[in-house]
Amino acid sequence: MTEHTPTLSVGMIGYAFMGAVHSQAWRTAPHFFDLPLRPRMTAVCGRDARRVAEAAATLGWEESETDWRRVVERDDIDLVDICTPGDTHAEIAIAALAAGKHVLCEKPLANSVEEAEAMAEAAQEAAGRGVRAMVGFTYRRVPAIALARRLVAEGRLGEIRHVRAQYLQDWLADPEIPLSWRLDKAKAGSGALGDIGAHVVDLTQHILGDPIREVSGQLDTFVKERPLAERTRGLSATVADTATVERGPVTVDDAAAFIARFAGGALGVFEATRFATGRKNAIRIEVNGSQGSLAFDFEDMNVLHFHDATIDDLEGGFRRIVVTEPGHPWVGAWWPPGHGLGYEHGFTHQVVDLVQAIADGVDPSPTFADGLQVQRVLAAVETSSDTRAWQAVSA
Ligand code: 4PW
Repeated sequence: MTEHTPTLSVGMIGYAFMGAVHSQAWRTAPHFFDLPLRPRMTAVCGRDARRVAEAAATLGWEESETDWRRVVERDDIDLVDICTPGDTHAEIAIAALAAGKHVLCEKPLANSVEEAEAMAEAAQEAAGRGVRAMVGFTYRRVPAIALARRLVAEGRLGEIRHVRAQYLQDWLADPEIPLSWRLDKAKAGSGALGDIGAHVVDLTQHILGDPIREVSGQLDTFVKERPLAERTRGLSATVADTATVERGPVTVDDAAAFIARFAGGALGVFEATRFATGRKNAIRIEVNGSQGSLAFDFEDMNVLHFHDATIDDLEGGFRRIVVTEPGHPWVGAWWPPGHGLGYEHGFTHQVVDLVQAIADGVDPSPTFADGLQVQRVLAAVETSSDTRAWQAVSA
């Protein structure tokens, strides 16, 4: 970047956990990557004037706003970054695209297939006007995941037969953890399925380059009632006084398990839960092909395990590839080999690729159409759980 690099002015809606990590990405990206546009953190938006002003100061935004419509209308904003719960994604994204703003929208894309369809349609129409839209499946931009996709694309695994994918957290295992918006169907759309299962659906389809066509699944809610939250913090929430506090119903799934058939024939086994005690953010993916296998766990995110089945059995077995070489995707911009990246780097890479796509005039990936496809898989799992039958993923 030089002093002549044009600006990309950003307005972000929402400033909690995802807002904080997106802010980090907008702040950091131009310091480590040579971007074609210089992000400017113009305004952050939230409903509470005092809290959003504090957030602006803490997270590095120039101004704060209390109405998202104002952000969408402002002539000095080029891109709207949506970090709110799912029930507001469709309305904000569609209005922003109509107003000619590029959009980055947190996952899952929406709370229903209908909303996601409307968003994908709006994005397609906007693309004709040079306006871009991306959904934030950020783990695609973990270097080890990008390497996994590359190995599959190069045919190093041969014909893909098995996919095993889990997203395991444990922050709800304690029944006294309060009700936050993530446990409210009206706000979140679904529970573990959409919040974290959506990631492994997206990641496995991305790594294989192959969509899921059919599923058979079950959802479960282990803890039916929880204390009402006083204030949300990070993933969880706090209550004023646990002994006297009122309780409310959990209206989403605590866990989801399903099997899946990919279009290319691979058989998938999926699990998403917030009750896997001891597992904090374990995204585990294993792929087995006719010529090799790969395995990844986000809790050891700088490593990809790769087994080449074409070499002599006596020297075979999984090899631990440390994905910190400058030649690995995005890594060259950071630290020397072996120094490793963390959770936040995926978000920074997401911003880098989005800014590049906007400058190049191409659609960034994942598109809203990709987000819609994931939404259709999630909906099929819910239907299958209700009907106790296999469910085709709608096209
Ligand atoms: O990636 C994860 C999310 O999709 C996050 O780390 C936390 O769990 C926040 O939301 C979900």
